[in-house]
Amino acid sequence: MKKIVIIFIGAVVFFGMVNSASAEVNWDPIQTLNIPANTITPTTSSVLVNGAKYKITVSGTFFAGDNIEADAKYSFRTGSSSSWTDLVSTYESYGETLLDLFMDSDNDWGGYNSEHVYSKIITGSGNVLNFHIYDIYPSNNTGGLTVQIDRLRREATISSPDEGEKVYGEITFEAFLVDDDQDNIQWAIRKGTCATGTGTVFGNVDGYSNVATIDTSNLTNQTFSFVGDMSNMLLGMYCFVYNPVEDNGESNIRETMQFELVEPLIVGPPTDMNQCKKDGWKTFNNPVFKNQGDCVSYVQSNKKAIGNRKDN
Ligand SMILES: [Ca+2]
Ligand SMILES: [Ca+2]
Ligand SMILES: [Ca+2]
Ligand SMILES: [Ca+2]
Repeated sequence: MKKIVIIFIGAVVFFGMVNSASAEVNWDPIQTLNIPANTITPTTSSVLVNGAKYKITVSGTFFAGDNIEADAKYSFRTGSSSSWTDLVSTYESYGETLLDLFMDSDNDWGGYNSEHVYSKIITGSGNVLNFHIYDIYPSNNTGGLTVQIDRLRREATISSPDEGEKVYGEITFEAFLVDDDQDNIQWAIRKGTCATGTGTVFGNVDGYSNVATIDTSNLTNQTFSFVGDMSNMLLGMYCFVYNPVEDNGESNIRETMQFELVEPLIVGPPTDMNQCKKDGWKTFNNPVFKNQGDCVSYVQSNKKAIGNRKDN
């Protein structure tokens, strides 16, 4: 019984790890720009790829003259301000855009952040971005803001089975793709190799047309799941190949995971009624029980049978 409980806890911990891995999104730094405050002439970024996801992060503060310190959207004027505000203190009539950082025509950086860091996620349109700090009188300004441009990293991960995992019976294959659009997935389970075009037992290539469950509703967590019954297949090493098809300009992703098909572990039969209790009946596969009572009566009738045996 103790052994069974330990295995169960281990499975729960592992499940939690898989969940957190699938939610992870990484970003690749593309460019850092310094936007000077003493001019409204725009600072131009490099071209953003059409359809790609970018994270724009702006940080820092600058000085705008007349005892005013400002970040991307909020300002504080020493002598008249009691807190950082969207309107500039004593310059309210110029509106909320005064001293704002503009990214093209966009100056929405959300609510005030005391660290003066603001970020937003945008989709590239094949054009540059133009940044400027708007002021009616920029020439007495000092300093500037820093704009960091990061691009979503396209990544794929196989989450099940694990590397070298020993499996039998119905096997669940799971993987996920982080991307900014939907890509077709080529996949295969192959006997003895991860190489292309040979040994395939399941998949949607090499003449196979098994249907996996693919959910692309969250582009940064596009999930793949396929359950394959390998009960009657040759034992040994297999490879799960998960191969999202690349769009123009994307670098190749092809994930592989080797696992081992083994004889099923035989658990049972129970020899004592206590082994059926506290969900113990669920752990047997030789034979399989419907419920605790089923398990108990199996033990009882088995004991009776042994008792009646003449050679006993
Ligand atoms: Ca100024
Ligand atoms: Ca403002
Ligand atoms: Ca893509
Ligand atoms: Ca690929």
